[in-house]
Amino acid sequence: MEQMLEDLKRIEAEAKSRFEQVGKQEELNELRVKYLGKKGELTAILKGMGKLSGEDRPKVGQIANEIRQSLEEVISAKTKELKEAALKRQIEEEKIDISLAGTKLEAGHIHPLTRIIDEIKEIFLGMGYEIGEGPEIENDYNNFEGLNLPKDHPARDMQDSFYITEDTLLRTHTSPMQVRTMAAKVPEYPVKVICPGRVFRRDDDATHSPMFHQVEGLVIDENISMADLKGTLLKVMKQLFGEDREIRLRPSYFPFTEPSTEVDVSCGICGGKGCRTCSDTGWLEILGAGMVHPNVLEMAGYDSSKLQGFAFGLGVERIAMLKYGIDDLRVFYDNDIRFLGEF
Ligand code: FA5
Repeated sequence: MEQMLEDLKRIEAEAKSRFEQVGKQEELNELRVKYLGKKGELTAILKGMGKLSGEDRPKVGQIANEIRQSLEEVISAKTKELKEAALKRQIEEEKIDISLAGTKLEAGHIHPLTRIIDEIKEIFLGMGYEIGEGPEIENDYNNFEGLNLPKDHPARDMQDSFYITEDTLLRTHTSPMQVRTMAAKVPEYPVKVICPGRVFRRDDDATHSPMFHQVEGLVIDENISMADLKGTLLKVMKQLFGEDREIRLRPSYFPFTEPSTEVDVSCGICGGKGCRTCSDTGWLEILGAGMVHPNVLEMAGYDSSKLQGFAFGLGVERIAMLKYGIDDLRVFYDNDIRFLGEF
């Protein structure tokens, strides 16, 4: 028995000192198995207890249990210590140096054309207009026939189109929104709406793009005259380009308006005196407009003897070109960051 107690004390002392020196949790686990595991040294000694007398056995058993318990306590204290050290190390390693320069994220901004459309919307909202939207793929009726342009009408040639089927095409202007708006509202009035959107034509040069933007305007009410049209457009142009601007109405032709007019705005570069930008005229063409043709009102179901209307179609790219002094509209679609960054 003496020998056994001595062995136990020796194992206890050795195990404790090794447990305490350990630096990693895995090593501690291995040592635990070595001393306290099923095939461990403490267990090996206890297996020899059979040889002891009945009197000695419980004493040795009790001492062995105390040793096991005290070693377990050392292990759990050490485990706690290792965990804390590991956490401290991790915190040290993951520390962020907030004084370091970061990677700069370039914020984008709104495209100049979208900005013009937003400005136009704001101006008309301020005058009590609603804003409408419609499909870019249209049927022949909305794009042409409902606008007083029957199938064989020569004015269709002014808007060479992309057809999908014989009856379906990419809309060539936003004017089909007049037909759609009237169909949705009839017989109600007044109607006061603008409809911005993309349109498509077989055009392609410095001032004509195959895809461009228009803003359609439509007003229907009693006692509407050309004076209302002119007053509205003058107010809008002054807000868009500056209070010093004037507008000029020139006679024109659109099958869906009568009378029809082309609207020019005074050149901001020369102040109306004449320069290269305005081809020495002092004026720049900006939109088409007119009084809604009685046929168009009647086709939509409105009584043209009681109601009148005016309509207009602004070219958004044209406005952006004039406002920003750009002579080739293709730059709006090139996605060249050097150009877009200028705005
Ligand atoms: C029309 O599209 C008519 N729907 C406008 C209208 C509406 C008249 C309501 C009367 C009543 P026009 O084809 O002129 O008209 O086009 C209107 C504007 O769109 C032009 O003044 C021009 O600024 C712009 N535009 C026309 N074609 C192109 C193109 N290919 N690229 C860029 N802008 C264009």
